[in-house]
Amino acid sequence: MVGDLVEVNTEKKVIEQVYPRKNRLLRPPVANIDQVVVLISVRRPPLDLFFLDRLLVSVEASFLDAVICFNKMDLAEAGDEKRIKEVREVLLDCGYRVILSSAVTGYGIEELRSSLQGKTTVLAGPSGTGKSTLINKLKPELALLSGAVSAKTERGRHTTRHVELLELEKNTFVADAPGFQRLDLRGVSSTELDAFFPEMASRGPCRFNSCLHNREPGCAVKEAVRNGDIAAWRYEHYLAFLKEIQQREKTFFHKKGEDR
Ligand SMILES: Nc1nc2c(ncn2[C@@H]2O[C@H](COP(=O)(O)OP(=O)(O)O)[C@@H](O)[C@H]2O)c(=O)[nH]1
Ligand SMILES: [Mg+2]
Ligand SMILES: [Zn+2]
Repeated sequence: MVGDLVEVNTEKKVIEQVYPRKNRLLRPPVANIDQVVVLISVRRPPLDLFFLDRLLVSVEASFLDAVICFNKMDLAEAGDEKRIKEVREVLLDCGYRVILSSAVTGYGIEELRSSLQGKTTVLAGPSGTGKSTLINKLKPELALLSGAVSAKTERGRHTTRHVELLELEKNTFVADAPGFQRLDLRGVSSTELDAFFPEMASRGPCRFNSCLHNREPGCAVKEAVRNGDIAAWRYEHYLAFLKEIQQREKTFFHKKGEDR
């Protein structure tokens, strides 16, 4: 796999040994990853916090660290900065590192660079948010193909299809990857979803051990939402994912029943 540590016989030009992997992702297929940078644009395409949270759950479910980067800050319009600042506070409280950047002006690039240093990072995020452009900015010699966002879809034109670890400097690798696994949240069950929202995982206990923080009485999470200790938008996204997962679980069990 891309990212494997191997022993190569340079004379015979063969790989003689693959060292044990500390982890691996299937989408993109990369091994030995230290972190995922989740790239979200502020404008073009517009700020999508639902997608951000979906990606964060996927990263948490893969037991990887997430760094969040809000790109295209140069396109911020009136009110955007205040909104981003509020969102940033919430995400910092969740324990995430949050970087604001612009691949056009270079704003935040050095902070991004230092967060990558000495690590292997997968760069994830919707198409058109500036993944390729940021990597180019970090190391222009790489000259990656980046595409203008088409006016119609506001999505990037050049979607990177293959996976490659790019060496930014010694021991610093980044994979510019179009997809990220389990965005359909398959593999996440309704009872474990809260574990992937750090601010919920650290809450509790609720009256019921099996509390899904939905309609149950005596719920510590709902109380924290009422008090403003948990952001309403994060909780709303939690409920939306919960519903989606429960729907899937219901269909699954229903099908199993029919088989019998
Ligand atoms: N204004 C602005 N445009 C950007 C920025 N970063 C990338 N873009 C543009 O957004 C489009 C998509 O970028 P690209 O790197 O291909 O996105 P990717 O699909 O995530 O790799 C290109 O037209 C870039 O020039 C930024 O920080 N500010
Ligand atoms: Mg790209
Ligand atoms: Zn609860």
